[in-house]
Amino acid sequence: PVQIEDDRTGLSVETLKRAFADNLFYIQGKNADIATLNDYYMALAYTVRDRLLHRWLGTIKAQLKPKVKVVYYLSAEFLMGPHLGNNLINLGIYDQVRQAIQESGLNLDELIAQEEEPGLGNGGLGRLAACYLDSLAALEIPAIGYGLRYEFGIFDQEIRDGWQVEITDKWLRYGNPWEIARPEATVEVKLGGHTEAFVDGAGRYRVRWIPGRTIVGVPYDTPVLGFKNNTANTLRLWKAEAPESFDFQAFNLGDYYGAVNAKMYSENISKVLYPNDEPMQGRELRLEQQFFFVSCSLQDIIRRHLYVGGKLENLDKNAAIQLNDTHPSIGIAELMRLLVDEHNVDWDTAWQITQDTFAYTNHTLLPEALERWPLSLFGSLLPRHLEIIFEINRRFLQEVSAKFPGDTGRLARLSLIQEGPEKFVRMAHLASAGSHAINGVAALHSELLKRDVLRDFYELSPEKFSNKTNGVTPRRWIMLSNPELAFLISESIGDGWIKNLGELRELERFANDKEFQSRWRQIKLNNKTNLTEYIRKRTGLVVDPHSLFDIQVKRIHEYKRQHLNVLYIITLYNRLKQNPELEITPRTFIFGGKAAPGYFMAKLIIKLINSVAAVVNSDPDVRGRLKVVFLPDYNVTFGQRVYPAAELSEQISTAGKEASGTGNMKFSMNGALTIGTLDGANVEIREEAGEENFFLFGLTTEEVYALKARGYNPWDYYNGNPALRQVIDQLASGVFSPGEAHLFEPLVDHLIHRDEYLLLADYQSYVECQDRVGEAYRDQEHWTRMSILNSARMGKFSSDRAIREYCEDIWGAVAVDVALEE
Ligand code: 26W
Repeated sequence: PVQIEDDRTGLSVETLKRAFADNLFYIQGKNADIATLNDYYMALAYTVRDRLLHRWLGTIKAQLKPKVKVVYYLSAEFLMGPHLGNNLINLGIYDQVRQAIQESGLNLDELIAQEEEPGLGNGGLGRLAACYLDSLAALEIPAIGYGLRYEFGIFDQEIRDGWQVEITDKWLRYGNPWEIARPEATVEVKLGGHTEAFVDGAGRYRVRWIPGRTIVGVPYDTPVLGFKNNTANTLRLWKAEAPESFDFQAFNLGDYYGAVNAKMYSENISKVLYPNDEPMQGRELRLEQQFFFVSCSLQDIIRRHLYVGGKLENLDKNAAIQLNDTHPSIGIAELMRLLVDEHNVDWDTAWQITQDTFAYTNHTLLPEALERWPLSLFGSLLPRHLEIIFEINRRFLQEVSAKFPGDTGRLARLSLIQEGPEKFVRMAHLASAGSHAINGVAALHSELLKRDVLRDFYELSPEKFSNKTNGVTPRRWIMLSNPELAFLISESIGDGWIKNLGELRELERFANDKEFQSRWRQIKLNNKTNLTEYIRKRTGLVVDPHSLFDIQVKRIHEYKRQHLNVLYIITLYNRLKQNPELEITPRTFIFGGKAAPGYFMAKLIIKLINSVAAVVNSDPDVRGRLKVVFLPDYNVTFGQRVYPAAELSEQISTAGKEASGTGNMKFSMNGALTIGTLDGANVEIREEAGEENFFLFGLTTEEVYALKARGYNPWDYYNGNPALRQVIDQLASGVFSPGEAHLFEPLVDHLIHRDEYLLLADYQSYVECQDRVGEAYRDQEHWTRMSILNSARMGKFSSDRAIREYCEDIWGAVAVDVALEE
């Protein structure tokens, strides 16, 4: 019997083919004669989008109800990665679509590869936000992600002459089929100007803000699908535009160019993502970005709350607002302003609502990364918010005084304002005072927060603090990126692991199974071969897929110690040069990562990796045993290729510096073993995997503190270790920078004179550990067993587990059933 399906919703291969051709013709305006690969990608993207709209509208309807509690995840970054493949998986239509595309004479992988990823984040924090949105939808929790629709995301990285070159990321160039603009939901945001006091009709003292300018925020919505359920949550990103009133005519009669200028000036706010994480810079535009998206989002949240008939006093019953680090923490003051100034709520009630609604996640211990804004800058951009912060602070310090009478040191330490010749607003203090919950992102990190960075806040309100160890989504990071492994796992233990990653434990019983081991190894080899091909295409380098793939991919930072990895590479190289017959486990060292454009040392580390690679890769003496690759433009798309191909995961930060890490989890799930320090989530990865399946080295956090307190002198290590000294001397004398002997001097100087991140102190321990890795790899059966056990024990690191904890302990949010919209 012939079954007729709707072209917009039907899932049979025939219907999918017809819909695909239809979209190519009517949306892209092309036929097969002239269509480009991108046209085909777009046609497929629209075909998929059509099929998710019932869920999306159904979700909006189910969630916009009086008794529903919604999680609002405020984040300056969402590093979503490409949507197409992920949406196919979540819709459960991967196989049908693959066939339909094949029968259309095309290849699905090529179309998927055509998508330019939305790189609206720097690294860990932005990618975490994306994994959390995925899990919220998978768990059917009502949620909206709020952020900025940067016109230019994280820069594309090119390597020229070994140096990083930044290229503008024009990700919207060919259009974005996944977003829908909602201009009808535009909101206004005020900036600058001054405040005025007045007495209102009821005789109450009030303040009004007379802004210097206004900007409008236009929301662009992207659906975020749950895994094989009816939930499609929303990622709402704000684009800055000029308000109508700034336009020509009455307002600017005769000043056409002035008006256009004002328009361009307004649109600047959502123009570009700031590419530096960690060292905080007090740039006005950055504060404007933060306030802009936060104000838009809070107005949107209040509008939604009032729309369903909610009372403002009950905002916390319907809304849980999570601050992804301090970047959106101006929201504390903005919600106070909206409630007190615009909605006429009294201060005490407003403060109670604010505290009950907000929660704050800290993502870094590095003191230089903590956000603080000069009072002068802050006051000129947000005069009313500065007054509000002073008032919050006055009352807050009163409470502190009551609890710790006479403790003036404590008052100064806790104050939201840092005193001194230049005064600052401390955003972590604002976030902590204005939230009911504060969390770190791994067990160790949360402990260190309580002990150091937020110690006084902990002593004041210990009940606010908890740990929420990070997690990553197994949909993108196993199913989508490693389909062969996903297939093997499902074949062996069923497919329950996709929603309940703890079930991976059932793989333990296959750890000794020869047949299973050999399939496990074969899949790894296939993934390595794929990566080998990619490396050849991108860099021209030929690497051996049978060598040990030793990989470090992450932002380039001194604390992450990519250069410690390089010190070992040079050590190996020296051994091979001294003893050409030496048998070592052949290794391919692969690096990837971007450096902040203004971070000189990080850029020099990239140059170092490429310089060492140039020497090592062209030396016939080490051929077949040692290769070094720097793969340019590390991003989510590339991550999906790299994690499945890795055998050794480098997680070698100085203990106490990496808040959690999430790449460490992605590697581990995909069968890589970890060489790492006791830092961030490595501690918990090792706990889960078993110490016998983890290559541990280096000083502990306590030992790092103690050594620094004693007075650390890197010279002693340099002098006491001939192999290390040789490596350092080679770097200093230009062995790896022919013709530019002084190139690496800044690096070497820093290492021998200061070595803030203790590379020299950890060098010997790292070398010995790496040598053990090389030895262990020779016993492939044992290695495979470790690899299987390791993956089997990574269930804890699903973002589903993390989101469940947030829901239960912090948000009080529960699943809501969604019916498909007709
Ligand atoms: C103000 C400049 C700035 C910008 C971004 C400072 C700090 C950041 C982020 C907090 C940096 C970041 O991405 N941190 C990482 O967050 C991950 C998710 O929790 C953790 O896994 C990483 O350890 C942490 O470095």
